[in-house]
Amino acid sequence: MKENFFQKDIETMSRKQLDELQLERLKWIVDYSMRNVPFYAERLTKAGVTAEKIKSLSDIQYIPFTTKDDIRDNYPYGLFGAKMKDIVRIHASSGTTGKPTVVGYTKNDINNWSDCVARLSAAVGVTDEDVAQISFGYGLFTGALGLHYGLEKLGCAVIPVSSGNTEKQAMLLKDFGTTVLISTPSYAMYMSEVAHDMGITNDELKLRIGLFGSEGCTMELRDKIEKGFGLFSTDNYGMSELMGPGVSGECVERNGLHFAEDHFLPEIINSNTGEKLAAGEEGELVVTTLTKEGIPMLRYRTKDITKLNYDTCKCGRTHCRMEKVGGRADDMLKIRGVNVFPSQIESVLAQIEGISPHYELVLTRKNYTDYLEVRIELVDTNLLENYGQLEELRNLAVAKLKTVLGISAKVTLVAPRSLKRYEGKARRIVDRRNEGQ
Ligand code: DLL
Repeated sequence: MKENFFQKDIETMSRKQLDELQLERLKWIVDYSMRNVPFYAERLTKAGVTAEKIKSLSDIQYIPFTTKDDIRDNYPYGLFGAKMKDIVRIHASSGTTGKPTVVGYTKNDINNWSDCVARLSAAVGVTDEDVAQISFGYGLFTGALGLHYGLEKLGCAVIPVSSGNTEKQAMLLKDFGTTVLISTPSYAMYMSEVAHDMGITNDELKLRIGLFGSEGCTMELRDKIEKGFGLFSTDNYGMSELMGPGVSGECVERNGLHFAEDHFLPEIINSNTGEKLAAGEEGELVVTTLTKEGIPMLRYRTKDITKLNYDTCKCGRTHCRMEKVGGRADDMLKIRGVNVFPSQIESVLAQIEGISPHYELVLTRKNYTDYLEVRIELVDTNLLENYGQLEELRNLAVAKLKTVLGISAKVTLVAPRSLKRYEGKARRIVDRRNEGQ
């Protein structure tokens, strides 16, 4: 059997070697960020941190946190550490307002990114003999191109089909002899149903591995997909601010996602107090990029809730494992693979005349696809009798939401004062996605 490693020497380094490497790189990134990003120079100087003062990994606690708002406030390129001449790629993901969070990559970053993705792919047994169908959306989203470069580096034949057009996806799975499917778990589930509806049987498919990520997946859904397609799948995690996919991924043991610890230094904190928690304790994941030049991230608050396990895994990898993401410390929703913040919706609605600030977001799931309905209260009851004007207003809201969120939402206009009012924190999200599936 072929060994499931892409960079075995790195993936199986002793803890001591890893700690030394991380310390050396932590000093480097602090120095690099200070020299190249005025935002960090100011923050670090204020906090009294310099690379020379970092003597051990625990000194990371003196570095201030970085947040999504910091990236947004420096939109679009303010946190870039490299000059545009050295940036070779730009990606973006949705932020908390209309403006996206923009990230840049140098050639070295793309190279490291591809290594990280190649590692998690090799860890589940993907080899250069495989045919990999990438069903993530190509574009500003990091998912498709991130997996694409990593799988190419591994030597796979990559099919860049992108997302959507599910019947065609199913046809290609069969006709092109796809062996590895790359998508969100929910899209994989939907694709398997469509394929079977088209009369395609698993015997006609060569699928053997699923690399799923970008959203959470319950064990039940994973079982269903695996049975539906007759494959073995792993979960991989990442985010555009840190790089994209490749930050961590499961091996065949599926007992936690191995962090690429030579490129990322993870910590867990108490989300409310910012206090650092011990290994094994659950809290918010905070990550420092150790090698990234395009946009270095010092103690980035991911808002994802998880815990870390430093025991060596049965697979031989020494890099720590994070538990599957258990939730969010903020109100971000992942809808059809896209990050959506209720505050984005709120700011869109605030710009439309005739609409009150009261709204409700209803999330449902049909055919393993997420649907968002935005229920909005009208200001004026008379409008309910004017069909033309009502439609105009509805279409305007639909178009504005599509522009800002990047996904389509159904808009329902409801009578003034008909939505529930709250005395405390408003509960505007009704998530019915896990009911009845
Ligand atoms: O979703 C990067 C990615 C693409 C990862 C493809 C894996 C595969 P963003 O669009 O910036 O990046 O969204 C990042 O998605 O903070 C998590 O909340 C969530 N997320 C990503 N992967 C997982 C996962 C990509 N495996 C945000 N399980 C993160 C649960 C995930 N949540």
